[in-house]
Amino acid sequence: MTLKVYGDLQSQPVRAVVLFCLVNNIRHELVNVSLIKNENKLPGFKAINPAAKMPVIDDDGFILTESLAILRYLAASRHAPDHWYPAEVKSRARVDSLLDSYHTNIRQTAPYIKQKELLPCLWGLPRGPDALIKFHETNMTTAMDLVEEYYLKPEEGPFLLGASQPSLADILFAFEYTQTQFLPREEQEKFLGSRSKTKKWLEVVEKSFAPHFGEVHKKFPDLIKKIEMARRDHVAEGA
Ligand SMILES: N[C@@H](CCC(=O)N[C@@H](CS)C(=O)NCC(=O)O)C(=O)O
Repeated sequence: MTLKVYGDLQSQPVRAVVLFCLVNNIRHELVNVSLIKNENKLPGFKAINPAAKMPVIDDDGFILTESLAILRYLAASRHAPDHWYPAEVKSRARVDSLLDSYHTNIRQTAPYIKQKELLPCLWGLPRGPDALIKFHETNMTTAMDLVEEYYLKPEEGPFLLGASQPSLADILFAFEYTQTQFLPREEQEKFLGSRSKTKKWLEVVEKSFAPHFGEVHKKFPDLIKKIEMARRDHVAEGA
């Protein structure tokens, strides 16, 4: 049976799982579960993940939740090339160290973008309170500084931790950065303009995974247009 991936390409970890399948020629079917329509909260989806979070996979009846577990499982079960999740103990531990930090580190950039842009401009919900947005902005800055200053070592190699080829962490981390496209241009520049190693790494990641990188971001142009229109309307209303 074809592997089923349940989720919405608007979600960073869903994009990571789908990209991994595309790049590694893993036959799969994306079963769309709309985030904006709250389809993840419906009983059908909660039957496969009571936590109502995506992605979820169904591999011939084997249901698995949590993006990191899914990626590790796919890398092992599909015998993906070693660089994704190296067998050598210390190399694997280094990748694990990045993966384990994902949720408390770079994934913490998501709430800033969600509270400030996605809620009011895409979901039609109130913008988060200023103090909360400020708190998330600090977390986002700290996480991005860590990547720029410690995780990227271009003198050793173009991928995270100076690797010559990408690991699972490169996909997961990079897709948190692509969310910055939902911010106003000047803010995108603020977060990425001064982080030259990060900018270069993102270019390498995008090029390495072409054309699949574009494919998993195919919803972006429409979403960005919607957000920009809503932003203009909010400014006009406030004027
Ligand atoms: N720890 C989970 C987190 C997944 C997650 O946060 N997914 C978001 C989309 S990016 C989601 O399903 N949100 C739905 C909700 O919170 O209602 C993983 O890594 O798979």
